[in-house]
Amino acid sequence: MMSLWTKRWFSTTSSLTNRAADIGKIVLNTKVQQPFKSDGGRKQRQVAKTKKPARDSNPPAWYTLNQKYSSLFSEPSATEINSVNHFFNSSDVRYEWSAAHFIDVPGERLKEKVSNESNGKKFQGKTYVPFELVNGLPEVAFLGKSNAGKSTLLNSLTTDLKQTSLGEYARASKRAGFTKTLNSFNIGNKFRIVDTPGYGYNSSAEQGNLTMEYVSQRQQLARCFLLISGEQGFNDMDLQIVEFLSSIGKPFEIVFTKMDKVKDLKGFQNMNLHELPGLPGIIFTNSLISKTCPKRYGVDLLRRLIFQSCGLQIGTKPSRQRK
Ligand SMILES: Nc1nc2c(ncn2[C@@H]2O[C@H](COP(=O)(O)OP(=O)(O)O)[C@@H](O)[C@H]2O)c(=O)[nH]1
Ligand SMILES: [Mg+2]
Repeated sequence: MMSLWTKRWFSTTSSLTNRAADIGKIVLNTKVQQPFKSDGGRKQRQVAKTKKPARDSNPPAWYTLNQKYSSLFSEPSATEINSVNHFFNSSDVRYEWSAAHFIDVPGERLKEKVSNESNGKKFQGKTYVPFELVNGLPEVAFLGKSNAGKSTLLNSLTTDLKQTSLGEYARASKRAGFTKTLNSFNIGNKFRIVDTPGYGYNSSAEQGNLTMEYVSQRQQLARCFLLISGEQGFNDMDLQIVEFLSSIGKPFEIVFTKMDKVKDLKGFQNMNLHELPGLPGIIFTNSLISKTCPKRYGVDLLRRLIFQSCGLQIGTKPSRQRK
């Protein structure tokens, strides 16, 4: 059954242009096949059983998908990777705000007030522009279905890759029952990662509206990251988001999460998602480690992409360091 949320996405995107319809076709073609479907899973399970676990130094087979679908990017140099990893490992990560309504997002009420004043506020003979409006940190937003792994990815990004267990920055929001809100985390006082309410199961139209309003109106939102569970693949709701983002011209990336759980890569071999206009990259990652996936892979690529999205130069240091 279609949730209210989905209906809302449908109604919002029903006036899309032909270009967006073509985009839909591209995305639909990429539907990732569910592993273990055709024969009840017996064949694939056997293959998975006999496969040797990847050695620590060897990336798992799925990791090569990052290269395959990142043709528009140059391979990051060791210096870049080290510098960006250092930034994330040493940054203070601070839960900053939650908002159930777009107007409650810091700066938005003020922005509305200022834009409603016909001549702008005069200050000592000069035009006065409030600090918050010109100096908002860049933001990136995580979008995705409930359970896509948004909170876990946020924790993975902000935890040193040498650590085997993740930090729990995003959990603070869960405990406080903030899952219906936008939740913002300040990273080293250089940018913010905004976790959005998941769509699909247990979501509501209200949360959908909140996310859409934030995505389309927030000036400092530098880029959206659409998270898709690699285990589940793309569905119609994800497609609605892709169409929505394309129709408003918002730059976005796709991140396949939980790749450690994917046994059959067939569905990923011939995707044409990277042909979407303005879609620079697809990243494949795992946020949890296991015997077959003893490291977190793709995290450094994603860290660099976030860094670039926020316009931060390689070598930038956090303004607030972790204690
Ligand atoms: N195996 C595996 N599980 C994951 C991964 N990322 C998230 N999960 C699990 O998926 C579930 C949902 O994750 P969560 O981050 O809460 O999803 P959210 O609703 O999008 O914030 C949790 O049980 C996580 O432990 C991953 O990379 N690998
Ligand atoms: Mg979450």
